[in-house]
Amino acid sequence: MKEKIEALQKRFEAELQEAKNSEMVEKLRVAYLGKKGSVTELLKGLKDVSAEQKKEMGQHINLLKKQVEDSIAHQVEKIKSAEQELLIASAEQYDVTLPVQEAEGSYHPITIVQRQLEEVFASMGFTIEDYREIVTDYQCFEAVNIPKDHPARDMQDTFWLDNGQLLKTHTSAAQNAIMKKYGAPLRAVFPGRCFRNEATDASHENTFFQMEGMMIDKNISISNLIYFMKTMLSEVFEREVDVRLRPGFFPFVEPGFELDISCLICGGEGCPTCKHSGWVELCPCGMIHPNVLREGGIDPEEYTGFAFGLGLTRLVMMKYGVKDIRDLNSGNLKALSQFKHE
Ligand code: FA5
Repeated sequence: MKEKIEALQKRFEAELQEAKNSEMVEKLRVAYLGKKGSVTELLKGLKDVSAEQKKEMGQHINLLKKQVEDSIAHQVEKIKSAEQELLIASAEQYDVTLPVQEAEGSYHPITIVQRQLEEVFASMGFTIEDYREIVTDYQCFEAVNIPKDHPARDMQDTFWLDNGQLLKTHTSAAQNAIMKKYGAPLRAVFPGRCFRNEATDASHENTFFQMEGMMIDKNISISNLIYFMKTMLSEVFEREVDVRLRPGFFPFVEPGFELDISCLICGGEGCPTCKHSGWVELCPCGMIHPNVLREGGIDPEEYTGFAFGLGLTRLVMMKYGVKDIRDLNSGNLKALSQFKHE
């Protein structure tokens, strides 16, 4: 049996040299390690070997199996990086030093409204922050008072990555980092793309934009929150819009509110966009929970603050009368190019 093992090893090494692409390596893997593969057959054959020889032969075969597995994994990596290099080498080359040509087209409506909001908030002393899209469990949940196994996690169907990180489900994931960066007092807005494993409909997308805002100082109260929300909406819509504030639960604010806007698609009559309620959930908000301030290194005995999580994509729908949220991610240039920067 020992000779058989050695012969198989030699044959494998020779065949591995010939396996120059991913399909050939996969065939080789199946031929040696698959259910009816040569190494598997050897292992099955152990039952016919004498009791004295069984242990030694078993060790030899397992060693061979490990070598075959490692060599195949190595070869797969080698082929992958060679394929990538080929792809890069064959990619179109751009001369980045060429002068800029007059661009055709227009900004995406979300970009237009985001910039408009940034201007409004900057004029009120807010800094504009950027934040990453892949975040840790701590940033997205724990730092904003949603511990592991807390039922509030179920409110946001999350895309988890294999490494335990996740695609940001809300812009609140940046709150902790921004508090740690600036301390108190602070005024900041941070727009960003969010991701949730949603069953999509006219007002729900799996990829959408929010704009978070925080204001922390001594003696900040709900009146400040309402003032900033009203100013923001009147600047964006340039007209009176009906809003309603109702209690809402979010673990990172206390008290918490839902700020809804009367649906501008149907004038409040009810339509698929507002799920026939006449109202669209636009901007949940509230007074920042003491635990969240503390976790961000800010003393809740000394400072208070408000936070809001504006549904930027929904705001764009309301502003421009877009009935179905999916149109905004469609990449349909005919639809999107109607929006011009005012
Ligand atoms: C949150 O995401 C909270 N982080 C907001 C917040 C921040 C509350 C700070 C208090 C203080 P919510 O899951 O409700 O809350 O989402 C906020 C807004 O984002 C919604 O009102 C809605 O306008 C928008 N939104 C949420 N999910 C989607 C979706 N799937 N598609 C489009 N817009 C969405």
